[in-house]
Amino acid sequence: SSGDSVVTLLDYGAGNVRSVRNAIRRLGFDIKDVKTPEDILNANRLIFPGVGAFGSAMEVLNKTGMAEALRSYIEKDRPLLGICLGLQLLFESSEENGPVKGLGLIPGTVGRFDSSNGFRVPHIGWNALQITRESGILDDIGNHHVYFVHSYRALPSDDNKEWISSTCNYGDKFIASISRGNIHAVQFHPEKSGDVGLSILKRFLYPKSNLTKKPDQGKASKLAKRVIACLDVRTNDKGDLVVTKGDQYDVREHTKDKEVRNLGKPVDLAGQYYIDGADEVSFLNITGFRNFPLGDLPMLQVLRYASENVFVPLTVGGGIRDFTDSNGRHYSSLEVASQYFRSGADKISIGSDAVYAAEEYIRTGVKTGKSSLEQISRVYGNQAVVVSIDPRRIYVKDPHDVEFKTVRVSSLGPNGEEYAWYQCTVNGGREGRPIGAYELAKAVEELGAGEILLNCIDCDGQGKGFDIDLIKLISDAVSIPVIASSGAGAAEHFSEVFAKTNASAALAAGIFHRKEVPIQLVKEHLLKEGIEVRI
Ligand code: 1PR
Repeated sequence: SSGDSVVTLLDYGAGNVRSVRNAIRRLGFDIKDVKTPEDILNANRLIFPGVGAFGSAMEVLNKTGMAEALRSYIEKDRPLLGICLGLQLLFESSEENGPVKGLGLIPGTVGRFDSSNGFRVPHIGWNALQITRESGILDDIGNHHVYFVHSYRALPSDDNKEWISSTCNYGDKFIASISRGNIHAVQFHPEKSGDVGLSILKRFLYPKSNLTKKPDQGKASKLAKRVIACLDVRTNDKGDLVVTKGDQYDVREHTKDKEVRNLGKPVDLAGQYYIDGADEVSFLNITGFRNFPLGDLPMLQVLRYASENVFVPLTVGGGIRDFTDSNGRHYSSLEVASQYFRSGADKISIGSDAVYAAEEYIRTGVKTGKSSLEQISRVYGNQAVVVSIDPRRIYVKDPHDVEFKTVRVSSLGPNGEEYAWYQCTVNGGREGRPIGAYELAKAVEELGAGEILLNCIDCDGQGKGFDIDLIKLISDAVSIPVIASSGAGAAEHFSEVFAKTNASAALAAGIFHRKEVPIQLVKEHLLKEGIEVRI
């Protein structure tokens, strides 16, 4: 019957579940949205992707009568798949803005990861599972990592052990999935876990195809280092949206016409990098500082199309700030970010506006809560907010010459200088600001950034390797993940940055666009060097 190909989706409107929808459709199912508690009770299969904060989710579920319906659906052992917060809500309570009471079906309290033992919080990235019990849905996991992004987790105990089907290690050993009868929930994101994630969803959607295959315990053992493909996007002089790539941020050809370099179409390239094994794809709308993104609909369109085919996390940056258009209509940065999220972004990345926010915070010592960074992080969680830093190296003879944190450089400056500081810039590197990358990184961490994308103008497009001095400085200064960027020219540059710094991920653009070094080769090289990656 037609009911067999319909899945009911509980989306209470707190965030982006577009990728869950795309994944369900990709697997051949239609979606029926829950509008009333009865829709839950009548579902054949229910997917419950929790988004937002625990407290506000419970408030909505209680107020609408959905909480009651969910409890009774679960007590009847009807097929359920909870995702992320959709797992946490099944527990008794959470410490997130709390304690707050949950649905109370599984014994235990959801608490925050402890970052004091050197583990960066949020837990972002591809991690391995320890399968503790057969669940059906995880049978294809084998050697693979799955994608997590969260700051809170539930811990195994004697009281909840009969629910647990896998755990994951990240400082603590926490619950990665639960299964009992037809009730399943996963802390990770199957819709963002590439092919292996799609196969988990498929096993939930087509339980009859569970030709029981014993889940083999894989070699994957911990959080993998990520390899990210980055697409700098802008309109060229003909008005087409193209992927471009600069040398030290200059994206124009060195010809008479000085055209914007065109390396391909954004949606096509993103789809290709997904197939090639990129762990994440980032889009940077590099003229967003001057062209307002909500006026720049093609970028939203790019995200919509890309998210139909790319089942790993997507980040988008460029132009996230308050804006008043020529008709006097005011747009808040939060509206811009919301549009990006709704169009398929998992994370947004803020450049220039984060520099201004950090400068003000350092000057006044006051968190106003009004900056784009603070507002977006409060509404969508800090795991959804990346700050992109565009620093330029400034050599100095003596560290006392500047008020900013300096490093002792590994190769001397043009006049024999032994030190350098890294000056932050805005507007695509066009304007230097009176703040260093170190000071900025620490300030934005306090203001709510969940991750740092660390570029370097000097190294961009040069293919001579990442700026190890800079990346070491920043990745040791903060406890959020740092993405190393700018300068990759060979697979060896990736192993170097992971061996010498505490970067969590490395990003490249030019070598992937020009097909000089395939992503798969980078991964194989890292594996050979003993660095854990997702294969
Ligand atoms: O300031 O919030 O509107 O954000 C603008 C965003 O656009 C920032 O994230 C900024 O880094 C980016 N951006 C602005 N201008 C440029 C430019 O190139 N002219 N691109 C630009 C940044 C750096 C990386 C690049 C790496 C790796 N490009 O994105 O991909 O350097 O390149 P490589 O592997 O080829 O060396 P806002």
